[in-house]
Amino acid sequence: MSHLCYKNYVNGRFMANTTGETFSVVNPATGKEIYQMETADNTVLAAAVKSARQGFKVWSAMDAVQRSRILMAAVVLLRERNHELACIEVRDTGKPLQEAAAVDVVSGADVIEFFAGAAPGIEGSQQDLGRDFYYTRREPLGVCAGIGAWNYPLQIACWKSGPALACGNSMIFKPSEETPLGALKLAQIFTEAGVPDGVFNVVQGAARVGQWLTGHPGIEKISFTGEVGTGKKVMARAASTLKDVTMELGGKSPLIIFEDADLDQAVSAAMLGNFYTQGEVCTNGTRVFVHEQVKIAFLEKLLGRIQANIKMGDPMDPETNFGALISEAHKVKVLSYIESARTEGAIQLCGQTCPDLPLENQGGFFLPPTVFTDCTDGMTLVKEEIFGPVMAVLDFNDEVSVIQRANNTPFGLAAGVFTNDIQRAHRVIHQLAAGICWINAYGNSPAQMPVGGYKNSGIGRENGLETLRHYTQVKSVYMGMGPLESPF
Ligand code: TXE
Repeated sequence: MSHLCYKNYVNGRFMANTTGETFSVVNPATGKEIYQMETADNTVLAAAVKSARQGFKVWSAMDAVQRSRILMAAVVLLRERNHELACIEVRDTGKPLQEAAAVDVVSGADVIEFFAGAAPGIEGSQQDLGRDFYYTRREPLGVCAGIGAWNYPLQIACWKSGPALACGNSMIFKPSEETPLGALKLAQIFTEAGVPDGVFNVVQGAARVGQWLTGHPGIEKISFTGEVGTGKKVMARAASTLKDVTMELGGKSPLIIFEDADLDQAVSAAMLGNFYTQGEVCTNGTRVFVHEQVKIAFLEKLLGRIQANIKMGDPMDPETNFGALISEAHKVKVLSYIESARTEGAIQLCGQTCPDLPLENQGGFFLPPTVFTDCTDGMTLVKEEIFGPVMAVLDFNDEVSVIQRANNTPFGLAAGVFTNDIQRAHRVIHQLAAGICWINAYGNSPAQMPVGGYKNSGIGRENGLETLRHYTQVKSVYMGMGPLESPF
């Protein structure tokens, strides 16, 4: 039992619960508990909403430039503490330090910076109507709740709080119970930067706490990141108090490699889109459609680079580029997909054995990078999101049919196309039902670019100017400049 125990963060400080209930957090790379976290009880949750409503009054009364300056101060602190925060993410998620230090904190800070810079530019409009006129105001929503997934804990907390706070809202954020610490560090940084008490509160726990937030009448909006099934439950419950929702959900995205593609680049995309963060990335291109003319050459290059360049090991080792899955339960789930692929006739090209690991990592939840080829569209590993390092390679030989097959899924998150035929690239991408598309690239997600899903993969967007619309509401004001005509 770890002696380290963290609390919820409410009204600019840590707040103890009254139940004494805690949950254990495990380092996925060792399988050992690293700390305990207090679960938010009703006392904490009620205080979180009360202080968020009070904080909203103070924060929304400031002008956007004042809010921007404070958020920019938080960005400086995030960047100064990049290494410390990255190590926290590594111990919570099992992902490699070389990833977390380059992406997780940086991409979070970049988004807060982007919205801190954009929010002061939010404007209404005005139109003359002859004698009278009207104007519009873009006003904040009030108290927003953010609910995060466990694969990019701090980044998700930044991607939700950045636009929310920049637009003058306050936020109550619940991180995943698997990875709760990064959001607490963000809350402390916001306070240190000058964000008023209550404007960013962090409440800890699993589904029950999430449900409490989605049903609370004092919360105007829910921004959720997680599985499709959970997203539907969140949205259904949010409907009871008619909350606005942003849904960032799962995917089973196609990566289409044409016969004229640069195969080295295409292999890079396939490996990024299946093995970065051990495959635990929602936008992953896990259905790899390879034109039959280049399939053998593609697979030879792919297997050679997996063998030579993937270094599974202690995530804290800077040489490691492939870490542990989030939990034993998730590892078992991914293994069940591997088993189903075998029984359904896919050909496994690698991943049968796990390389030796350092002693302290032998209790970790590691699974090697795995590739199946000769997959068919009806196979379980082709239809369902695995959220692990399992690549499904499928053949194609015709543009029209590969587009139809790529779209034949309830998901619609991302898509990638590799070809040097520029017209074909855009012709194909324009027909793929996906919200985040890459041509001769994969996975890049700059703060300026809106991201979000079609179909079951989501509602609304994060990042990009588009997202300002999701954290403000439009008020029209009509000004009568003369006597009001009335038949009564
Ligand atoms: O999701 P879960 P996980 C997706 C990814 C995968 C999933 C993995 O594709 O499908 O997230 O994350 C809380 N009411 N994305 O396993 O289980 C729960 O406590 C309210 C997509 O964490 O759905 C946790 O905090 N809340 C994304 C959160 O919901 C509930 C990028 C998510 O849990 C709840 C990253 C309930 N009934 C991952 N039940 C994208 N598209 O950008 C659980 N929770």
